[in-house]
Amino acid sequence: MRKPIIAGNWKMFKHLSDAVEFVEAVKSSIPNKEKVDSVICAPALFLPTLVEQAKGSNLAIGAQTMHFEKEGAFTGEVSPSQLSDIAVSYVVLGHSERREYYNETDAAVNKKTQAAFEYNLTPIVCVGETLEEREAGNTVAKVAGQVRAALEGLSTEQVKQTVIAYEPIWAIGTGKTATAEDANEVCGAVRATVQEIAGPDAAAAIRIQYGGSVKPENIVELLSMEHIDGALVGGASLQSDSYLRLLEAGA
Ligand code: G2H
Repeated sequence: MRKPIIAGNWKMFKHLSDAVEFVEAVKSSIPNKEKVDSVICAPALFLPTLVEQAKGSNLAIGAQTMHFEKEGAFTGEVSPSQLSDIAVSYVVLGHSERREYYNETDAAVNKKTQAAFEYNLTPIVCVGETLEEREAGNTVAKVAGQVRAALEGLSTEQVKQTVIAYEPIWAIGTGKTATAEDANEVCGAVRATVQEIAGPDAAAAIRIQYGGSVKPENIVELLSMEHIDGALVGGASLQSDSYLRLLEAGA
């Protein structure tokens, strides 16, 4: 059985004081780690504070992006080594907003995924198709291609530990959710791709999240699907009560 993983992606929202207030409000109510992995991926600026604050609780803290190099002249960037040094445990890679606005390519996502493992971070690798690609019948080809590229060069053990987030771009922040059946079908295709790359054990172990307008009202149905092992949640993860309801659905 795969353990569900529910991750909030705060994107560029909140100020530090709001973030601290949020973690204070939720940290004693996070479900047991044995049942569900509960993560908040916060703006980089908040990470040291939130990691300290969440210590000893069941809440894990993640970053939303990083560079693939350990260090260097890359103004404005955060390195895997810097994240690891402050005990951040997850990192979102290749989010469609990063791919669209910051030219993050499949090759860069692959380098970042490899770097995540080098520095003890669990990568949450985002994949997903545009509305145009969906309407042209290219969803599975697009998503499978992104999965193959991201996982290239990883060991079977690393593939097993990777989290893939399937986020159809047309469902992000739009209020439109893929139906649970549609989402499950694509997540199933992701799992089949993993099987081709890394074999049946890796395919059985890898956790696949759905993301795109997930909220307390639709998460239960999504998580009931065979290939959906969790959710990557933007808007509905910003309020503490809504976030806790999402976690309860996973627990
Ligand atoms: C998709 C998701 C979080 P939202 O980007 O990664 O955001 O839940 O607001 O659609």
